[in-house]
Amino acid sequence: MSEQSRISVKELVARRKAGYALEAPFYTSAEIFRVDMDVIFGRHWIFVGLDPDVPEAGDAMVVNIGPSSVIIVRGDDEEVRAFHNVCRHRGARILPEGKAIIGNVVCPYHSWTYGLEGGLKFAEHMGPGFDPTCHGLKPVALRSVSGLLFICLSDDPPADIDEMAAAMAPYLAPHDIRNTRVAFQSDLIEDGNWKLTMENNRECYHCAPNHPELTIPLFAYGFGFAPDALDEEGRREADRYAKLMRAAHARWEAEGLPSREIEHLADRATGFRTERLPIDQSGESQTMDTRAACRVALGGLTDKAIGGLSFWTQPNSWHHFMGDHIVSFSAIPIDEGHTLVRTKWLVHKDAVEGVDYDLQRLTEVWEATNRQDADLVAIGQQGATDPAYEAGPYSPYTEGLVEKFAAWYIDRLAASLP
Ligand code: 3BY
Ligand code: FES
Ligand code: FE
Repeated sequence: MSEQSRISVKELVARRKAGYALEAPFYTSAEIFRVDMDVIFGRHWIFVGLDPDVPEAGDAMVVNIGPSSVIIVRGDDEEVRAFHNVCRHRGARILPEGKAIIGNVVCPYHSWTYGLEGGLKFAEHMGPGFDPTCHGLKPVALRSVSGLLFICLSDDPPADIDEMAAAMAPYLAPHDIRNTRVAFQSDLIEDGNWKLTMENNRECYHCAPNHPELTIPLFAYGFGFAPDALDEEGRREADRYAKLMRAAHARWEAEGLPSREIEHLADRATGFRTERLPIDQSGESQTMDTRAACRVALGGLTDKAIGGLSFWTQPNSWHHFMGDHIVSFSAIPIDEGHTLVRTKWLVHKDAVEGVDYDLQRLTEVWEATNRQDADLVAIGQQGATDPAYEAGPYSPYTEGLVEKFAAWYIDRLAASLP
């Protein structure tokens, strides 16, 4: 047994060194994974999908989070609700993972039948003393943040989602998520702990050497740079970017597109950050030629060159909202060494594939980038499992948001562990 596996989770949390990667057990231990599922994924707001995943009454989507399975369904009253996917008879899992169109929620075991609002409508053989009103599906807290769906498995969800929803509403409104459609979804299983997936997402230090496709639309300086590494030309470029950024923010804000950074990644339970970042060249979209991939603009936007509004949430999502499409990512832990990265590309609901957009052109930058990131997460996990692993320092210039993720995570554990 290694020294570290004898140290308690509480001790590991207490001795975490700020500015450094986490110690190995945070990435490799099955015990810490169970703590993560309980404290982080069991008691915080988890991003699970978007309003257009369930566009019509009767559209359902099942998302599994560790041992929990959740049904997200739109009722006949157009409200989206979430329920535990556990039958109130003998507890069978009712619906399989993925999407379905349903009239009722029917358990395959003994056909107990629930309405889309969760009430038990039908159960045979239960006798005169049985009260169906006490046997509805158990609700799960669900919040739509301008069309982004978050659930919380706890009975006491963090109240500060209200602040995130209020702050994000003017940023997200121009992209009119309700009137978009999921054009494509990819599910990629990364061979790494979910925190390596998130840490990797929170920096672009690795972008230049690893993401040739992404670095076409993305400005390297948008995600931070090391001033001490810049030669004269680099300084000129950084300067040009800073000016361009100021001018772009001023122009977009004048057009009614809030763009300035809001950053609450580490100072609250429902941590988040947003900022609208310029895109290089034509300034339009995260595509190989930086031009819009879809001819139908979102939300009736008339300016095509509005860059990308980035939105990051703790613990498990990141998104880019452009004028022509949206890319939305969630990370769902599978076990201590595996994580599902689910990516959705959304276009205007009236856009027609092959006419208004080409699916290959829409998805190629992030499909390639996701594969590259999966390889990086896998080598991160291999390193964390090696007995020689020692937590190394984050860059103060380009890994500041990785530190905010790690600090948030450690704070949340510290606040919840007895
Ligand atoms: O998508 C993101 O938000 C992060 C930051 C830059 C690269 N990356 C995967
Ligand atoms: Fe669902 Fe029996 S377990 S109907
Ligand atoms: Fe990456």
